[in-house]
Parts: sequence; structure tokens; C-alpha cells
Amino acid sequence: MDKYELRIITWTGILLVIFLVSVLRGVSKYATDLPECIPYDASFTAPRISQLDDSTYQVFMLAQMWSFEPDEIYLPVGAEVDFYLSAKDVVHGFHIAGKGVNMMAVPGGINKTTTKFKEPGIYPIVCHEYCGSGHQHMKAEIIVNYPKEN
Ligand SMILES: [Cu+2]
Repeated sequence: MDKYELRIITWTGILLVIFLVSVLRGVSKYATDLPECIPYDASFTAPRISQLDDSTYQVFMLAQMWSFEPDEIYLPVGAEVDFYLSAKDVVHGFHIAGKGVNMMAVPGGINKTTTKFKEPGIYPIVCHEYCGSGHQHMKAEIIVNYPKEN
């Protein structure tokens, strides 16, 4: 084997290990599962928040031009949340700042991830996929341990 081939294979292996360690570190640091696609069910596209017990929630999030529903989510510290994400019209992005959650909202598809909110704060949700002229207005918030305003 040529010595340059050996160097390239060695560096490729090192980069692959660094990549895998980075992914696993991110998953553990943000307490976030890797996203998964689940079979389509129309009931998942009705926006709502369900509380399963004291600390477990399900959020059924619908992205559409140019908003997320629900657009405000109030949670207690320590809440573990399953996010089910779909889109009504075109492909949108779904990024929760500070949580490492990054998914696509696809019409006719359901993407799911689970994350835990260990720290109080306001976690903005933004669309990171250009979806039309009002794209920059696509925002929502997760408010952890703050009372809901009337
Ligand atoms: Cu967008």
C-alpha cells in the first residue's frame, strides 16, 4: 500500500471517530434524542400540548406559512418533552436554540424527537429552512418555569 493511501485512510478513520464522539457528546449534553420519522397519522397534525404526568409532555407542533402552532409552550423545569412535528404546506425547519434540536417539518410526514429541559429559561424556536417571503417571522418560544401571562 502506498504511504499516501495509508495516511489518507488513517486520517479518515480519525475524523470518523471524532465525528461519532461529537454526535454522542451532543446527544448526552443536550439530553436530546436523535430525530426519527414515524408513520404518518393525521391526528399528529392537530397542534396541542398533552401532559402525560408531572414531568412528561407531548407537543404536537404544526409548521405553516409563517408560524408554528402552538407558538408558546410553558413547561416546568425538568420537563421531558416528545415533539411531534409536521407541516401544513411546504417544508419548514425546526430549531430549538440551546437544545441541539434540529428537525425538518415535512408535509405528509411526522418527525419526532425527545428532549429534557433541565434549566429554566426561554428557548426560542426558529425556522431554519427558507419557506417563503414571511420566513423570518416563523418563531415560537418554550418558556421553562415561568408563569403564563394572561
Ligand atoms: Cu421558514
